[in-house]
Amino acid sequence: MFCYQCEETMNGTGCTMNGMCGKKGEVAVLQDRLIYALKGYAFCNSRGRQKGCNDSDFGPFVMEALFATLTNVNFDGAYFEKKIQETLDRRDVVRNAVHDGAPPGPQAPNVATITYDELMTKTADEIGVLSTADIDTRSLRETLIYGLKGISAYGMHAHILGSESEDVYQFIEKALVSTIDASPLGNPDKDGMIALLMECGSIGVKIMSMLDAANTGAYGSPVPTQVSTGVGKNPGILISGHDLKDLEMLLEQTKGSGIDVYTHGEMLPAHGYPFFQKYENLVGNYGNSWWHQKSEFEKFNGPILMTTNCLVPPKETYAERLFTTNMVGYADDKSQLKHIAANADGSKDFSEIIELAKKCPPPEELENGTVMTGFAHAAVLSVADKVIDAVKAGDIKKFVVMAGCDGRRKEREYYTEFAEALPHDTVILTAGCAKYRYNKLDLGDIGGIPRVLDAGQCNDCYSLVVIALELAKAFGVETVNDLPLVFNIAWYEQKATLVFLSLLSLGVQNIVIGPTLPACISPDVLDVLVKTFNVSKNTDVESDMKRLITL
Ligand code: FS2
Ligand code: SF4
Repeated sequence: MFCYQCEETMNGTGCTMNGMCGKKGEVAVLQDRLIYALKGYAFCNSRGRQKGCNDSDFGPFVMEALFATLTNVNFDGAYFEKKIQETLDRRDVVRNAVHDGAPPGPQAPNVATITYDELMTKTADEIGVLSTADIDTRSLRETLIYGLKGISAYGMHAHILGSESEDVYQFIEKALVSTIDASPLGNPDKDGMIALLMECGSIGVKIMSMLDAANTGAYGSPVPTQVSTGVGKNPGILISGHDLKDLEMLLEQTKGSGIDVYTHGEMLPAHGYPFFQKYENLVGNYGNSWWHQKSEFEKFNGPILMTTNCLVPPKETYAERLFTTNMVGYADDKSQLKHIAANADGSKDFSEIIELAKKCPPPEELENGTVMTGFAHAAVLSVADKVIDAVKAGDIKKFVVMAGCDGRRKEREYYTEFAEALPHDTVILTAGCAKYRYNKLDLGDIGGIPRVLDAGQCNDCYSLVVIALELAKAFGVETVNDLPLVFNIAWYEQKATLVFLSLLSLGVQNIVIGPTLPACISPDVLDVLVKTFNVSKNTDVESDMKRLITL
């Protein structure tokens, strides 16, 4: 295997035996084969589009498959074997329609003709990341694929809420085709690939805005909300990941059952939505970001539902209580997590989880306080006058975007220390699970404006963009680069790659990224990012405080 898609990659260069995330080598190779198959499906579908016989379900199918390959989503080899077969079957239907049933010509690329049995013999070296020999082409191609994984994750959430975009699906198709080796349709040169990365970022802004509209359309605009971090006396169900539709169904089905529902990790911002506030059975947020789950899930005592990433290979002590849904999955020699599949109409039956909860003791208390969320764009912009006055009066000197992901490496203590060291006239704008590094610190407020404004999940970085663009208008400056606003973002997985590309596509300069640079960025590609956007890596708190805040 070879995988270098996330921040945790081995030695900062690539996982080669098994993943640091717990992904087995054989599952990594299956993921490579699936991506290879998806490229062939995209190739045939693009041909089909020209002839009017493309697969109308291409977008949602590919998004689900790509989402499953994102870090910490699916560790189940059987899932990928099935998806590979389904992808090739779909590809063949479109290919046959393109050729009116005749076999493809000799010019057809291997991705368009390879059979399941042939593909299952291919090694990572033959079809995976390292099969692209040129280091810069590999870097640009893989960054694009990771951007597509981010688009797919957000696109799936939007799709589940009934929001679709043919532009997004066509971009996914075009981008996958661009990565096919020696494509008969031609391959973009390096400038063309950089242009595709920028387009990927623009599509990222679009999909995040669609998801924002879908979420707020279904559940209302988040309002600032204090969320309990303590526990009650009832048995509980813990729901983690990002899928709000699953939360809605779970709350409906547990209403009046005597079971309390708690959020974990990236589900915390759900408490800010007016729709969810009407449920008395939604009682609080339990624990912290994803990587604490091994200890926190054990202490929760009741069932846990993982709606998306980040899943950590479970301990046997709670594997029996851990359920997956959507494209999340886990199987190893010792355990196969139970999976709740959707019915044809999208509904889900959580009764097995609810019955189990009734037999479980209540959660063990981890802490007993509150945490704030709900500062998405509508809430922040509703007090824009107050914010602008505070800036004009010099009470707020800088906004610091500290969005992104959390991770288990010690270097990430930097983010807590950086937040603590920030001067009192700065406000942190955050989204994503990075916030758990500082959202429980008592950083106070500036004239009633809290110093940590949590816009929501990682996709709600869109809210931060909206806020920044509106502030730029209010201050009469041309771009967000002219605002008293700096970016010190933390990344971990491929949604963060997409958010990063989205910021670049909006022309945001001087982004500081950490705790390491992505391994997939080659020195020459980094050089382009530095020269065009002045991107840099974080260093130590003192130096970064000087260059970002006090100078
Ligand atoms: Fe956190 Fe993990 Fe949100 Fe990422 S829960 S790092 O995949 O998606 O942000
Ligand atoms: Fe390694 Fe990250 Fe890939 Fe897992 S997702 S195999 S940790 S690079």
